Amino acid sequence: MDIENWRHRIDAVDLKILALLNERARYSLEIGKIKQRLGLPIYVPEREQQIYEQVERLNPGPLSGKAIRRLFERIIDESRRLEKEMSENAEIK
Ligand code: PRE
Repeated sequence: MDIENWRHRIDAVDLKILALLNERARYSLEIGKIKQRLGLPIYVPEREQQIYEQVERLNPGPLSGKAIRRLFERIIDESRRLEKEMSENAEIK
């Protein structure tokens, strides 16, 4: 296959990643709503640790465990940011 073919494949994968990232974010928002109702903190380090351990353990490569962890740290960082934004907006209303 030439570069263009591989790029088409990457584009297709990017669309799937995009959908999955937003699906994950929606679930995180649902958790955020429940936490808000119950007065629970947004940041739960033990849960995040559990996620990092699981994705590193199940990672088939070629990305290294450290690379996977960095990616998930970014994803979860944005997830927390979203939950925080939602709770701040809800406070105004
Ligand atoms: C999530 C986000 C923030 C928490 O620190 C832990 C995990 C995540 O994105 O996975 C979701 C969430 O709010 C939660 O599981 O409590």
